[in-house]
Amino acid sequence: MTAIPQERRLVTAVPGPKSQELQARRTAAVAGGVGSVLPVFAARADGGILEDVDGNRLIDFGSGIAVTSVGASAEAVVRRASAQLADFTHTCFMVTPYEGYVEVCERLAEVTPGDHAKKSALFNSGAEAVENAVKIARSYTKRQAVVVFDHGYHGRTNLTMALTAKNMPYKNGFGPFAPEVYRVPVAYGYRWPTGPENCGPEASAQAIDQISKQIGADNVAAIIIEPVLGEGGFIEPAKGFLPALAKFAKDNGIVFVADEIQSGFCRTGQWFACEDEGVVPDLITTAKGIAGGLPLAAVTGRAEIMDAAHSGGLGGTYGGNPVACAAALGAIETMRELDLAAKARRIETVMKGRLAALREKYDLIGDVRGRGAMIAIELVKNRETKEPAPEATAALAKACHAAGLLVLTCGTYGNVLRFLPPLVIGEDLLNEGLDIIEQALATV
Ligand code: PLZ
Repeated sequence: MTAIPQERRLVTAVPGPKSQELQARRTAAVAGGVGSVLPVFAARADGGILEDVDGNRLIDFGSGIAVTSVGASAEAVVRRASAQLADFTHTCFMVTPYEGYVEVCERLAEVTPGDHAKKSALFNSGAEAVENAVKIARSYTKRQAVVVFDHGYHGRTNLTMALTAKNMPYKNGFGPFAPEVYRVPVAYGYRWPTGPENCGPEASAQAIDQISKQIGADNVAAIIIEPVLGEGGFIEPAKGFLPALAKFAKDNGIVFVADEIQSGFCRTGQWFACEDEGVVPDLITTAKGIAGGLPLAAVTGRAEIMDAAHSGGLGGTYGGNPVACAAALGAIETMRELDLAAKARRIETVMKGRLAALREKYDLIGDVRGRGAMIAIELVKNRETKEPAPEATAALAKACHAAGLLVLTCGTYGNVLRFLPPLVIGEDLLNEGLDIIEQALATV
């Protein structure tokens, strides 16, 4: 049971006076390049509620960007991480190893797709996992080129900035970027010129043609794709696209990498989003939901590929920190015990039902999409031209925040309102959040 009452409560304006005071200190002390969606300072959080320093309780449709799927203070996570804290905080796995790291890798082998022999390596952040997937794929294939997709997001480090599609805010002024990165079209059904029904086959043909003709399949080490694109706008590649790319990779000795950092760990209603079309990636990158809020990331994949890098070639001081590993074991246990994949599917049913009805009512909503508890609406000024409506999207998010619902935006055009509730959210809170979205829509 969660200690925080699972009820929305507003006792001040949002942000309240204490948050405003802290925000003034923050502005003086914290670098301006680090932004915040909503300058409300957190006091505690669990289940579907985030409580701020003024005592307001917000409904959480963000999960700290798809991280706290099990809640922000899940019992098993707190228990296991606390016990580990008391035993030891760190030895460095590269100096003296510990069981928790091995156990997390064993769990990863169980829950990720495919029944081949698998191995994992652990890191601190999603970006670091993606970087290491590239290192591993390059060592294995002895090739250099990396293929990524329009609207893709993979992180903020130098290599992952190069892999990320969107300039503002991620890349602008931060170049030069890493070489040997090539971007090809993705199957964005809603915006595909000849319609969503043609999108899968046409987009995969285009992508494969570009890879073959512009890069040369024999030069490609890895194809990296998010099975549901996150920051780029919650784009589910049209059916057939992922299997076609995975097959092309297999036929050409290319390592197929699924970046499941946002979409993984039950978020889309299955352990991993690529399972939806039966795609078995060679490597899979995970982070976010894996450890209930502690920083942990992983690359998991075919043993022979994972073993390609020389001993000592992979690692990092904190990678697979014991406290983070203990938390991950608690998070994975919680996902299994509470069947959070089923919870995510239920969230999809509730959300999509209500959002589809809202789409009937408001022309502003061009598209309702996503899977599980990774759901979004794409907002447009005109349903025919599909001209993006970023201002209305920002206004809608702001109205939700003022009413005590934490929502996030995303999308290459800044016109997607995304919903990522903790998978443990109660259905009444879920519906109350949707009521707030409905009321906010009526005002913009
Ligand atoms: N790959 C698919 O979604 C992180 C980014 C938030 P890190 N997404 C949230 C922001 O604005 O920085 C992400 C992702 C996918 C990689 C990453 C990177 O993960 O843990 O943020 O490094």
